Amino acid sequence: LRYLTAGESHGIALTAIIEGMPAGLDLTAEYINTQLSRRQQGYGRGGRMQIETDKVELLSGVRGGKTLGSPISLQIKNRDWSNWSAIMAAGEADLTSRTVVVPRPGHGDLAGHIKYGHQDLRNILERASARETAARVAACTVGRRLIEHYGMEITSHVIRIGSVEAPRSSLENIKAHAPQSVLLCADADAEAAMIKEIDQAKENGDSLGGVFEIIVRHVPVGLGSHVHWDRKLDGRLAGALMSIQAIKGVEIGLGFRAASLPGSQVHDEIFSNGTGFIRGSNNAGGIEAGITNGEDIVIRAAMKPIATLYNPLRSINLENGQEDKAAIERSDICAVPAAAVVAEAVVAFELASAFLEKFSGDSIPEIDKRCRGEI
Ligand code: EPS
Repeated sequence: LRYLTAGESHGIALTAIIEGMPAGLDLTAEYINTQLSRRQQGYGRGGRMQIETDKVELLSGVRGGKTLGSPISLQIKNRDWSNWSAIMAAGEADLTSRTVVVPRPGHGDLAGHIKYGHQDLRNILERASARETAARVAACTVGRRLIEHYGMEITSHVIRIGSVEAPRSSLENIKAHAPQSVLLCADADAEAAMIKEIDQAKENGDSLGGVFEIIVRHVPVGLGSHVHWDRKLDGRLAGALMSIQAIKGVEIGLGFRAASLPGSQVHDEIFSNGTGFIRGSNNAGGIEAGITNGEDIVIRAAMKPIATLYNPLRSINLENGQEDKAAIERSDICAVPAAAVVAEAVVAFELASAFLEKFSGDSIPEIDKRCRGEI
């Protein structure tokens, strides 16, 4: 199972192609649109989200609400294109308006300039932009459909924005409260403090990052493998999460805290309940040796503050080599809840991929039989 996305932030559309989905899976544009809409939410978002109402068009691979087994292609039109068509045209284009020549520290601007030789940094930022995550959510939600079909359930919540940390919470509480929160945070007091901090950052022309957590329930035992580095599920999930714009850290289960505790306080003891094994704790976050062990998968990711600052940092103007203030592109103050939705999607896609490796088949009925042990 694999996917590619294409599209510039202010281009005509974002597109994606997904290869390897079995035939016979129920899939509708509405199902994908629900996730696209969740990605657009969050307190602290910028003006772009007021322009867009992201909707997917399924261009191939789905007929009558079911996948065909052929490549699934899809697109999301950029409504903002109407404001950018002259500048972003594939043919004759206005290449002198809206140029960007002072790289923003933390964005891809300078590294992209050096690597690709573009003098107008727009040629880098258009693709580096987190706008791409709309296509990623659409593509990966196809994988989510598969894992949900096989009973897995994926949830996320925000546990930190800037200096504000939410208290630990049960999954029941997270499921009951996080979806209603503008910051995807299960704790109302923490949410209020986070909103205050975002307001303060906005006033200061600053930006904020944070931490979110993904929890996957009802995961079958045996996804991933210990036998090769690139089959270890924890490595694959971490790679998928680190590939999301602005993600700088990933931890599974106890994560970094495990490094400071003795083994007796880290490893999850094994008990028998008569019919199978149960664990006394889930510090491993559901994965041991790169293999799912049947416990909930628990992963956290850290997002750095967005690189565009309305009160910009110092940089160098590429046109004259002089010190200058970094460019200001319209941006978000904080997009941690949106990143959590993107993260749910990419985690779901990796799980779908690992699921199909274990219970392979060309169609859902064939995979169903394999899951029941009939073939
Ligand atoms: C985003 C779209 C972008 C940004 C943001 C996320 O649109 P625009 O550049 O037109 O405002 O708002 O991307 C970034 C913060 C970034 O640094 O790239 C989106 O669709 O999520």
